[in-house]
Formats: sequence, structure tokens, C-alpha cells
Amino acid sequence: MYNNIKFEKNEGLATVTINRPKAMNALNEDVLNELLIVFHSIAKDDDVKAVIVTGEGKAFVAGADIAQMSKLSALEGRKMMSLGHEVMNYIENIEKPVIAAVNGFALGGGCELSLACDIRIASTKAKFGQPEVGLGIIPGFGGTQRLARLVGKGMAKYLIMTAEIIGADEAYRIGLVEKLVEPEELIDTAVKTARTIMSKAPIAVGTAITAINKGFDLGMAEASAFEIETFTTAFGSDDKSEGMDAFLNKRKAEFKNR
Ligand code: DAK
Repeated sequence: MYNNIKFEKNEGLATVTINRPKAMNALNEDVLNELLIVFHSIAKDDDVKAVIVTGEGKAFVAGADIAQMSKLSALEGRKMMSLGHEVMNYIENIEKPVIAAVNGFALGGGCELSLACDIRIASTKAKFGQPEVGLGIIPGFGGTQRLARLVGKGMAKYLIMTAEIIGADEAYRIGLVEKLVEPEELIDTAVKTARTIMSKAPIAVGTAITAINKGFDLGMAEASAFEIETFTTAFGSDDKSEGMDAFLNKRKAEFKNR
């Protein structure tokens, strides 16, 4: 069904592996289209509660496909950029936790893909960077915006203007990565983290994602009002009754599937 990605589902946890190892998993139009299709199906699939995104081989994703991009006119480039933005926005806003398990190079569009995920867990072998200015362009899949929001404006400008490729320990130090593990522990750690989140109330987790994402770009007053709205969604759910009843009766909560 997919030519450039692998999709697996195991007890509610989906794994999407970008699978173009010969081109360092570079994102061409086909990969982006397949990512959009798989995330649309994940959104509709009630059995899927969380997602891990990773890369096959030694790269997570080494960027947008330079060979394909080099042939595009400005207008065609704009079309690809819209597709890239659609994919990243969709991944960012899906109300299911998405964990990037960054196994190797996460450069350009690959770093941007990891930024669109909710959480980044990196192997000590991972490398991050936004090398676009060396190619005569700037990050085109939301990187100028998401990187600055995650690591701060100064560090984002430093990384984007110097095009420096940093190691996983530095990425962890600056807050580009939330967890750093040995390569052989990467997938297990991502699975464990996903399963921890999956044990919590799904509606609460989903609305927390939306509250954080939407609120981040609003002023404090508007963001607080938005939190009240999203809080109400969670507060009105059966999961709230179950979670609180379980606490009061000293038992483990059994949350309903969404
Ligand atoms: N695109 C296409 N092919 C790539 C690639 C990429 N981004 N990265 C690697 N490859 C290919 C190589 O060309 C090589 O192909 P063959 O020669 O074997 O045919 C194969 O993958 C193996 O790569 P290397 O031989 O280079 O492997 P090394 O281990 O020596 O080096 C590397 C690994 C990841 C350090 C190196 O491949 C590298 O520097 N890759 C390019 C990294 C990069 O600059 N990435 C950023 C791309 S810019 C836009 C939207 C978004 C963007 C731009 C515009 N609009 C639509 C307008 C985003 C831009 C970017 O992401």
C-alpha cells in the first residue's frame, strides 16, 4: 500500500517508519503524500492511541529531497511547500500523541518533521540541523516558526543562519530533544513513553495537545479562555468520573477508548 513508508500497528500503538534509506529518507512529494494519507487514516482509526515516527537505516530524515527540489520552479516549489506545511500541521494538531524517535540525521525538513511531533526522543547518534541557507533557501516546512518556539529565537537564528549540524547531546541541552538515550534503547524508550501516555485518559491527553498548541500562539488572556474551553471538554468526559473514582477507591483507572 505504501512505497516509501512502513506502517505497523501493535496494541493501539502505530509506528510510521520513513523508508527511503538509499536517499537518507529524504522527503520527496511521494513521501509527503504517503505521510498525509497515513496520518489521515491514523486520525480516523479508533484503535490507534499513539504514534511513533522514525526512520529506516542511519537517517531519521535528511531533509527535503534536494534532487527533486533542484528541478522545481518557484511555483512548483510553492506547491510542495504547501504540501509540506499541510503534512506538518496535520501531524502537529492530531489529537493523539506523536513521538519522534530520532535515530540519525534529522536535517532540514527532517528536523522540521521532528518539530511537528509532540515529543522528540533521540538516540545519542542523532544529528540535527537546518542546513537550508547553504542551499540558497530557508527552512520551508515550518522550521523558522517551530524551531524558534521550541528553543527560543536566538538559538533558532543561530542554528538557521550558521547551518551548523549539532549532535544529540547539544540538541538535548538546548531543549530541541526531550529525552536522550543510547541507540539500542531508542525504540523501547519511545514505546515505553507512548504506553505511559496511552495509560492516561485519552480525551484529556488529546485536549491537552490542542490546548498547548493553540494557546501557545495566543496572548495570555485568550489562551487562558481557551484553556477553560478545553478543560471543560475533559471535565465533562466519562474519563474524569473514572479517573477520580479510581483515585478515591484506590484502584487503577480503566479509561475508555476514544
Ligand atoms: N535529498 C536527496 N538525496 C539525499 C539527501 C537529500 N536531502 N540527503 C542524502 N541524499 C542521498 C545522497 O545524495 C546519496 O545518494 P547517492 O549518491 O547514493 O545516489 C545518499 O542519499 C546517501 O547520502 P551520502 O552519500 O551523502 O551519505 P553520507 O553518510 O556521506 O552523508 C548526510 C549523510 C545526511 C550528512 C548527507 O547526505 C547530507 O548532507 N545530506 C543533505 C542534507 C541536507 O542538506 N538536508 C537539507 C535539505 S534542505 C521547500 C520545503 C522544504 C524545504 C525546502 C524548500 N519548498 C518546497 C520550497 C526543506 C529543505 C531541506 O530540507
